[in-house]
Amino acid sequence: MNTTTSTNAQKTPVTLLGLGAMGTALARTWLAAGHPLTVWNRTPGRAEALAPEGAKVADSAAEAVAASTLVIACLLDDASVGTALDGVDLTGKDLVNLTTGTPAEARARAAWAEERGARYLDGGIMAVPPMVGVPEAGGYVFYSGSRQLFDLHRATLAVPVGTTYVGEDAGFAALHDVALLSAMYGMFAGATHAFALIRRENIDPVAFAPLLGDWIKAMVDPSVGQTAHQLVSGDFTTDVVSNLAMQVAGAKTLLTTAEEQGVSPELIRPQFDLMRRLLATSTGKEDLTGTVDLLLK
Ligand code: FVH
Repeated sequence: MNTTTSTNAQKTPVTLLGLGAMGTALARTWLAAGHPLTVWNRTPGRAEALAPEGAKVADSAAEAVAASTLVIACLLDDASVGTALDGVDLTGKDLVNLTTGTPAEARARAAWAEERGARYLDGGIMAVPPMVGVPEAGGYVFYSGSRQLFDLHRATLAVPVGTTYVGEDAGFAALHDVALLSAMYGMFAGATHAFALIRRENIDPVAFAPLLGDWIKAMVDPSVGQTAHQLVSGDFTTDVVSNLAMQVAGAKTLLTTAEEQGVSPELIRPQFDLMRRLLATSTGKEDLTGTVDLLLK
């Protein structure tokens, strides 16, 4: 009989270690999609809460790992992965680690897993729990490590959020993740400074917020695209819209305004210091792209 009907028996069984806010959100999507799911959490109550939804609750990490070939870890940090899997038999397992960590931790964890007979993929989650299982929210996970292993499990991994594979180097998912998160905190720093500037004035922050959000959105896309192309070409002076000399002059206005408003410049001054250092070695006709290389130690 030829049938394309998918039954739960055909869905890849998944073991999930870690049922914090993110792990629980992930678990619910695999259960809803009909994947047999075995769960383990250090604090048992969080795992038991998923039993009525169809999860099989394991009493130990070892029991959970034994239940499926595909084992997903979504724990607090790299140390908790080591603790949870200490002494657990990983022979023949495909370990997918969605725990946030550094690139070096990911590479070390890949070697650690391979020494224990497991194949390894690292993941960096670019989503918050409410985005999980909501495709239109745009969340995804960066994956790196074996391409073959990624392709093998891609459909299962794509159930909670999208997937973006970034290379064979196990550290690359973490590096992409941390790069995007670092940019996010830089953006939060700018927004924090902006709210501080208006804080003591008769300006409604709620009315101000969309002005701020729209301005950041309008600036970010063209700016990061221009920087990327200039880094590749090595030419930082073509198609410059807002040159360095003008921006350094403008920075004085921004710092003076902060002083007038009684706001510490601690979040924005480092960027301006870097721009001034660049200007000291250039004509000022270029873009800000040269500040990227000034950061390299
Ligand atoms: N939630 C978020 O907004 C972000 C979105 C981007 C990705 N992150 C990363 O996802 C990992 C898990 O985050 P989470 O939100 O699930 O975190 P928690 O709700 O705090 O749950 C932590 C789980 O880790 C378990 N755990 C902690 N320490 C240990 C340990 N030593 N041994 C075993 N398990 C451990 C903890 O267990 P319990 O406290 O319930 O017993 C939770 O299951 C994380 O890397 C984020 O950076 C989330």
